[in-house]
Amino acid sequence: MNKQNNLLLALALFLGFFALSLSGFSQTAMQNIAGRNCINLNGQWPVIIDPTGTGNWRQVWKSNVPQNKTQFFEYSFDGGPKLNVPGDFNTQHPDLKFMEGTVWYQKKFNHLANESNRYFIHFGAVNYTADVYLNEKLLGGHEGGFTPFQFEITNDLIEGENILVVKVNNERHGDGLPGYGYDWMNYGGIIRDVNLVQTPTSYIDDYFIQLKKSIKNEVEGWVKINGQKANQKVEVVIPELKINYSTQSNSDGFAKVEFKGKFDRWSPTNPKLYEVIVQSETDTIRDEIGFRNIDVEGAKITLNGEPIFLKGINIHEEMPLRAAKAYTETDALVLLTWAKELGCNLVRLAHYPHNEYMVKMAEKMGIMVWDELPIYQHIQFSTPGVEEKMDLMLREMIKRDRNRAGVVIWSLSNETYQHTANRDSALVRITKKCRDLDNTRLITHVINSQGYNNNTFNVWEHLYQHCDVISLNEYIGWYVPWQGKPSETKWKFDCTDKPVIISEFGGEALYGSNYGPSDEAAWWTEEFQEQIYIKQTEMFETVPNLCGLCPWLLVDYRSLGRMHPVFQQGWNRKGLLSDKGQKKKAWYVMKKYYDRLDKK
Ligand code: GCB
Repeated sequence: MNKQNNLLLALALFLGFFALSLSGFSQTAMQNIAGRNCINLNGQWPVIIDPTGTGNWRQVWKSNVPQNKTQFFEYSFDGGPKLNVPGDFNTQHPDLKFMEGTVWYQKKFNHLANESNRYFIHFGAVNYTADVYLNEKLLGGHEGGFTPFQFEITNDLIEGENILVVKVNNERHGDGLPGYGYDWMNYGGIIRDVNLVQTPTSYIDDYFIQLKKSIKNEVEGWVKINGQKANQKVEVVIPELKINYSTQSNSDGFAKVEFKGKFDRWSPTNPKLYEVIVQSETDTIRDEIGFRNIDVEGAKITLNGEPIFLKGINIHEEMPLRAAKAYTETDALVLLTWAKELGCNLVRLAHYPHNEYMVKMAEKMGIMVWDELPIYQHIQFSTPGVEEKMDLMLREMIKRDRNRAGVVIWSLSNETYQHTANRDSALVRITKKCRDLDNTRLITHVINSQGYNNNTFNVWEHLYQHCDVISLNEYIGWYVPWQGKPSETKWKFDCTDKPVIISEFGGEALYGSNYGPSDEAAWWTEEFQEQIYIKQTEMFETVPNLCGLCPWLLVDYRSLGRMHPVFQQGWNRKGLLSDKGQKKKAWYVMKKYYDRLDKK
């Protein structure tokens, strides 16, 4: 590139940034997209692969066509590759296999204007940043790879053909969530559904219809209307229970909801959902909602007032059989059927909010859900802007899932480092915000801080004073050597009055591996992993206030930092199932343990 081009590039980057700050950012997405009037925009979208970031400078969001015989443009969406939306881009084109950079997507759609409606473009998730253009105009940007967002486009749509262009970039950022280092595949792309949503001019944006904390027969919630007609009659109808509750929204569009009912409460053995209709004078939305109470009583977790042991499993959002990002209902069914077969009543959806199919399917199958934010390990809590991103992601996650009875735990971070500047204050603040947004579920942070001597493990964490549940990742027998007889392990928690969940433990094994001695970790044998599980199940008896377990994890998953050329080949092999779904020996140990708990 010559000097002039360099200057042009700098100018274009500056203008691009300036334009983004002028146009602003996305809105938190409206709740319950499946219940809306949508035109689904999924399908094959033409793309421009842009590893050098030149698309900004060439302004590829402009639909330029040569106007005379001497004019030309050095880009086009026509005649190039197409990618499936939704889907990760890395597994769809050989040039994108290890891509951490920019891909531009284009979608053309027709529109017939109807002035009595509003229109939104809604993305289930784009990993990691998205800049969205409609008809050459920048609508704004969104950061964060696992939560939904939307732009209102009512005034930007034109009659006839509209052209949407999305710049997707999955580079890692030091101040991102997650940051630079994480142990899973960084799948980029438009990874979840895209919809054009039509609403009335004043529409029901959000609602919270769940049981009041610890109360079995009382709903305490609200409905929020967005639009000029803020003040409206609002009704919540549950036909099966003959509930027809009526209230009025205020000048901010907010209506408090409080009513009683005889609810048949949701639980893993009774995953009961009711049809719920939320309606105002201008809008109606239907949902399927369950009602349950999840509480901590003493050092026990209770579901609908009864102590419950969380028989969990960790899952990443990946479909191993395709070695690609999971995003369909069928993917959810496959993963959750395995979890169910293992005997689980809980899935920890690690380490970021998974797609909505997963959450809804789990709820229908009677599996409780642990939702988690990607505040993972290396987070730069003191970098300006990071706390604001945490806050936005929290609101996006809760807004999407707050009516899912299946969701019982909000997990706000995983293994962040206690010495990081501003870490404690940032995590305490987000815990409070979470409780303000939703006090009906349990809140946790996952830690792995433990020292040991004399077969005694010490667990200290200032944060636990603010949480409902202590979640501990141990890995004794793999990263941490056994310190003595598992059944004689001792524990010292600096917080002794709360329920404890072992949120990760396990070790690696390559399915069928029999290259070397089974008592040496370095051979990745199934027997070595099996032994870890056998000893862990002996050790669990020693953990005070133990209320749940989540082995790491259901199935082998891709992680490029796992570099052993024979045993790993870019896969984390801690699955109880192989990447082909074959059961390893440790699967049977865990299954037997969960089956035994049922008989106790
Ligand atoms: C952990 C992390 C998890 C890793 C796992 C492992 O502690 O929370 O994300 O992937 O260890 O396999 O080492």
